[in-house]
Formats: sequence, structure tokens, C-alpha cells
Amino acid sequence: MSCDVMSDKRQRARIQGSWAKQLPKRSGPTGAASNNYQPNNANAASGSWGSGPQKTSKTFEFYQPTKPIREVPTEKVIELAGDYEISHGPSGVSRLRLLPGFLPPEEADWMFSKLLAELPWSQKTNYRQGEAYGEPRLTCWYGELPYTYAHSTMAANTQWHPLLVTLRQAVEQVSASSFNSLLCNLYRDGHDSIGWHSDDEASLGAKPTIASFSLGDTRVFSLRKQPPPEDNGDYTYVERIRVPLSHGTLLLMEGATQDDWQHQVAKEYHDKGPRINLTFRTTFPEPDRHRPGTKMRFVAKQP
Ligand SMILES: O=C(O)CCC(=O)C(=O)O
Repeated sequence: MSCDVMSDKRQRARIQGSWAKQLPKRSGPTGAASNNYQPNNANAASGSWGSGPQKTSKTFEFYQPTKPIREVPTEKVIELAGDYEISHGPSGVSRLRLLPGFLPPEEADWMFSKLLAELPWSQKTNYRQGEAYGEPRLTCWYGELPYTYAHSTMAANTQWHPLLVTLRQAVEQVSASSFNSLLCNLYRDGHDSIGWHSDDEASLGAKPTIASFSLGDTRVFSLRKQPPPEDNGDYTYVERIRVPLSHGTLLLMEGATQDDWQHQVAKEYHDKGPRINLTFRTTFPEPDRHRPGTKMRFVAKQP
């Protein structure tokens, strides 16, 4: 995929200036002191105020910046069905697969109202730097094991709702993966959200495939690439992608996506109705978490 760029307002000025020290007075061929200022080097254009008998003690020097100007990549949009290799490093290939209309609208309508009414939704209490806060959405967790993120653990619902069993089979078939766990999210309106994070808990194993199915109002699923180490956590210049997830859409995240990218669903302050998002995952019991290739990261999810 090519990468368009736009001018970065934060870029360094193309012409920079600084006050320079007065040059030492040169002796002319006759040995007399000269009032003419000389450029410091051949590439620099110098200006000075005052001439002839008026003396100034400083010059203003203009020079080209030596650092290359960095551009902020234009955010890409993915909205058509297809497979997208969104990056090829540093941890390998990151892939998205988008399937709008995975479930036809009438079935999606019916499933939405059943799940809204019948799943055991509740608000999770998370912790950031020891401070408790209510996650701004409702959730419930299905699987064989509890699930921990943002320093708080969700108990597992081991009896899957029959609709979720049917849906899981359909998702497994199309993704050629198997899933033993499901995080259900209910965004009650546009004020509900989830902040930047990766699904990289040790319990999910290395390079997890995550299948994310959406019902209800369309919300923007955003991704941003992890910055290179030399940027020290500065996301200013990273690649960004937005994927509007509409009623009945399935999105697969595969390969290195959880290593090399973060994702979020930001708040949207104009009229937004409720939305349900179901993310199918595979979780591993404790001993398997230490198998070769599994990255042990204990970075808290952001709210
Ligand atoms: O709601 C979504 O589309 C994404 C949910 C998500 O990223 C998560 O729960 O980890």
C-alpha cells in the first residue's frame, strides 16, 4: 500500500535564522579595519542592518535546516470488502480482512435486539495508576477462563448464549480459525468508547487472530502503527487507518496486527445509537502462556 503525505504544520520552518556574533574585524590590504560583514560560509545568505558609517554589532543569518522535514501520513480509510496487508514489520505481516454484510440486515436486526436484551451486560471497573474508573461501555465475557485487562478481571460465562454459538461457528468457518472466548461490548451511544490499546495480553498467545463482529450503529474503528523505538512513544508521525464498522460487518485482525498496531473506538459526539461488538478470541490457560513465541507483556490497556 502506498502512503500519501500531507504537509505537517508542525514541520520545522524551511528557513531558520539566528543572531550571530559579530565577525572579527578584518584588516584590509592596507591594514585598515573594514566595516564590511562577510558570510560565514558559501551556502549562507547573510543580511545586516546599517551600512556605511552606521555600525551594528549583530547579523541575522539564514540557513537551511539540516534535519529532513518529516511529514504526517494521511489517514487511510478501509471500507470495501477485502484482505489488506497493512504493514510488513517490524514483527511480521499485519493483516486486516473486512467483510461488510457478513450477516444480512434483517438477521442482523433480529440478532441485535436479542443480544441487547439477553446478554448479562455490566460495567467493568478498571484501574489506571491505582485509580478506579468505570469503563465507558458495558461488557460481558464468555469462555473457559476469566479474562484480565486494565488491572481488572472478568468472570467467565461458561454457558454460551445459543445465538453466540451459532455465530461463532459461522465466524470460524469464514476465518478458518477456532475461538474459545468472546468479549462482548455494548456502546450505549456515542459517548461510550474504548481507548488506544492492543489485544496483546499474554493469555491470547503470540500473533492472535481476533474476529470482530459489529451490530447496530456504525462506529469508526481506528488503528495507529506503533512508533519506532527512536520516537520514544511519540505517535505524531505514525500511519493511521480508519475502518467504519457497520451493522453486520466482520473484521479479522491477523498476523502481527496486535504487535505492531494499536486500535480504538473513539467517542463520537453527534447522534449515535447503540452498537454491539463481539470480539472472538482464543485464550490459553496459564502453562501454555509460557510456550515459545509467546510474548509476555504486562502493559495495562488504556481506557
Ligand atoms: O468495539 C470495537 O470495535 C473494538 C473493541 C476492542 O477493541 C476491544 O474490546 O478490545
